[in-house]
Amino acid sequence: MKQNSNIKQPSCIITGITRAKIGSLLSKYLLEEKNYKVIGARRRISLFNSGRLEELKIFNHPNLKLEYFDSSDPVSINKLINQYKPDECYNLAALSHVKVSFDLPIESINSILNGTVYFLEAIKTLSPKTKYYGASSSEQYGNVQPEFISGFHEEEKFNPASPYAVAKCAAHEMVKVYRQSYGLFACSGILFNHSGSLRGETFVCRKITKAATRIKIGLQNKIELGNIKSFRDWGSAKEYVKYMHLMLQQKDPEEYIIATGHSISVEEFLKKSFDSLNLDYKKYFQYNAGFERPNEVLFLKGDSTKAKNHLDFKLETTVDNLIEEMISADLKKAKQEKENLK
Ligand code: G4F
Repeated sequence: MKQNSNIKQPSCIITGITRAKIGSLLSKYLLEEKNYKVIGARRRISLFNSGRLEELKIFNHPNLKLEYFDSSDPVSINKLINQYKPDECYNLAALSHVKVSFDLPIESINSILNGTVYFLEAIKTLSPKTKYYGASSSEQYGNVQPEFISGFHEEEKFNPASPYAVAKCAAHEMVKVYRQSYGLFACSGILFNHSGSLRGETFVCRKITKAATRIKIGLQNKIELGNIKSFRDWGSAKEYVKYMHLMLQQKDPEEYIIATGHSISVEEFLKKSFDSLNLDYKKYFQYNAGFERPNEVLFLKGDSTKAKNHLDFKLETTVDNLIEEMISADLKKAKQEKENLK
């Protein structure tokens, strides 16, 4: 996009830029379509973890600057906010795996709730004009009998069923408290499951598309899963980032649900993925109780009416398109993997 020299280039901090797929996709969108200067905040680990940024061809983008930080380290957060005083801050870094949160409840609180407070405090004291986006989750709604659900909306009561969801609910409320108490432009997007070819391999949808394609070309002979009877509302992460940005361009900060409004079971996702490769999933699926959670959320479906009314929210990608995209990308990777074995 061409830059007009009279207009100040907008800037943002995005945390979780390397580990959260949505962070890398949001960066690409803001860099390439909105001409932002993006400060990508990432946690220091001993392995190279810039794969997603490289796959999206933004790793060397001149307007992308990578910095280290840690959600549990307020000094690193104060430093970032003070140094850049960005127009916007998208705080996406967190322990994001629901099952793992049962094993690491304190890490869940540290990365999700404490990280939120550290950012809000830093913004309040050092850069009060910075607009803050909090990453809320459909997991916050927890368990309600499916027959009662026409789709969760923004005012629905939260009923968290995991340490992850408890921390997300607390962070969600904290964002509201800072908005109401200090007048910050702070709000949260309540995103339902969002996926695509960059999805982490330990989440069920990617685990399925990866296994199906590897089975197809003889690199794997079964897929082990836990509960396949739960339902999720799966949308395309690539499409959702546009609405995360739009939430911060509204006159007033408010919460919005971003979801497709359609929900299918894990089993249906499995069947559709295997069907697309002419495979019968029943021949390859094996139940493994080790992948069950101590407490399961059985049914999630979102109602995005508010986003449709305020953000002109429209989606093009159906779950079938999403599966097609993921299968096609994983098939390419599986073929390459086989080639490398020769
Ligand atoms: O893919 P999942 O691990 O995603 P989950 O728990 O819905 O959470 C994801 O979406 C949330 C948005 O609503 C985010 F907030 C969160 O950070 C994360 O991105 O599991 C989906 C379903 C569950 O019911 C799970 O029990 O799949 C079931 N499942 C069955 N077998 C499995 C497996 N999940 C995983 N990860 N691995 C399995 O082998």
